[in-house]
Amino acid sequence: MFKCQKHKTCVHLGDVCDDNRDCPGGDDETFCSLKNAICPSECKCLTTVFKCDQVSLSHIVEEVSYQSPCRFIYFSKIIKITNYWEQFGAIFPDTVLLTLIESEVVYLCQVVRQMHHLRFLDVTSNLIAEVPNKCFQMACRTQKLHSRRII
Ligand SMILES: [Ca+2]
Repeated sequence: MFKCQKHKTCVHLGDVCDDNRDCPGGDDETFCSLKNAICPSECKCLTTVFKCDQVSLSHIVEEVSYQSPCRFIYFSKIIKITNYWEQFGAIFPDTVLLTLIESEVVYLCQVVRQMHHLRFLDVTSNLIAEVPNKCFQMACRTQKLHSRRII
């Protein structure tokens, strides 16, 4: 949850930087337009929340280029995944929540193995054909997995 400033209210992390003022003071949208070294221009970042929609993974990886402190990642419709997929896990090693929907993910494990703190994973509508047994060995805290439409 994201704690709103000045008010004893919290909003869901998915409501941070979604262009709607959910906090009474609207502070869940306050810093979203700030550009900094770890936030690619087409994405929105606030503290440890990282949101990208319809961006190529090559662009994200090249712009971030080093370990990010982001823990809550909301990605959708990410393209050009193949050549940058393994680097994705290395750049976001502290990920607790990963939403990666309607993208072109084929091999889930390459990334999950590098996210030892992962607790929530949503990979709905990707191209994942199978999830090997040892996939979550290192991400053993994972409690929720959404993966509708696994082929
Ligand atoms: Ca909002």
